[in-house]
Amino acid sequence: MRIQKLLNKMEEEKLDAFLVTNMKNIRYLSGFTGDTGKLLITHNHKYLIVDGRFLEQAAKETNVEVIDYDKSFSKTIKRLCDENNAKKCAFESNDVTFGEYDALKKVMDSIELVPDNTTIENIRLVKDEGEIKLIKHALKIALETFEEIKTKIVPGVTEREISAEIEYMMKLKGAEGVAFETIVASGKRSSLPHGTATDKKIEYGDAVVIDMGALYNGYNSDITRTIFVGDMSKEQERIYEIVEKAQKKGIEAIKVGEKSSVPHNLVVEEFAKDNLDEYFVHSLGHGVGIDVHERPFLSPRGADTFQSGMIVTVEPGIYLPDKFGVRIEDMIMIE
Ligand SMILES: [Mn+2]
Repeated sequence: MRIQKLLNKMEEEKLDAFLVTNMKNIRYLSGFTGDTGKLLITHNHKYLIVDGRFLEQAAKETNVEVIDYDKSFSKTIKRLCDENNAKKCAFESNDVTFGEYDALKKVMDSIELVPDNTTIENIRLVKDEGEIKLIKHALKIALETFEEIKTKIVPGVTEREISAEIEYMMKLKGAEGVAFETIVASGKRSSLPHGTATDKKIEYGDAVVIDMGALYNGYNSDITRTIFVGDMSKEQERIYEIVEKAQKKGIEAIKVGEKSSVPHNLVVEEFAKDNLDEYFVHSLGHGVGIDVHERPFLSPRGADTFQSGMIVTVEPGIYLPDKFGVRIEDMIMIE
């Protein structure tokens, strides 16, 4: 099904072959979970080229023809292209090192190599039912973990202890790992949008920004909560309410057919009303799936159009240097 979508695009683009080297794209298209391999798609064959360590695993996990790399990926790719009379082959230039490209170019003498970093990514934009299920489960793990950890955020506990507990709890709940290094930023450190946990102790009056996500069967979740230890100051309360309101505006602006830059720009306008727009220093959100950060990007440069089946984050934040920061992030499915 996913490979069929790629084949349709290859037909349109007059491509004879597509060499997939990004391991996440290989997993997405073939189901192979190993860490080394190349997927070569032609109009009549689908090959997964692997070395001896992965021959058995590849055969078990995929429905494609498993090929031994025969001591050289590039020579094997060339041989298979020739067997399929492929003259024009797409490759993922963002994923290939200069050295790998050089080796490939040397053997692919008569074959045209076309850089392509959008075709598979375009297919990945809209999640299918199976993916939605996995992402929802990854989100459930993160949400449940937050509910448990929030009771443990008390004066005297360090940021690192909180992040360690979060990661342990997520694994106990079935996560294969974290989606990204857990952010626990407290007190003045909460104005650092990506303040990963340190040995700083939580103090009374601190704002604590927790940005966390679980990795579950290859799919990610990503949420942020800001909590306050003890009573909130007037300023903390005011900033929190402004961020919360901005998030609501941003979510409302997400509609099928709308450009992915629109919600970000609206949120900036919203913050500008309180002269706070200069303290919103990142983009409003991003797609989430096999990658924690993927298209569509909810940023001024976001050029995608929202479609049903996309899953994105909405995460406005205000960061007041040397004071505190607030971010609230939720995941939204577009229907
Ligand atoms: Mn995020």
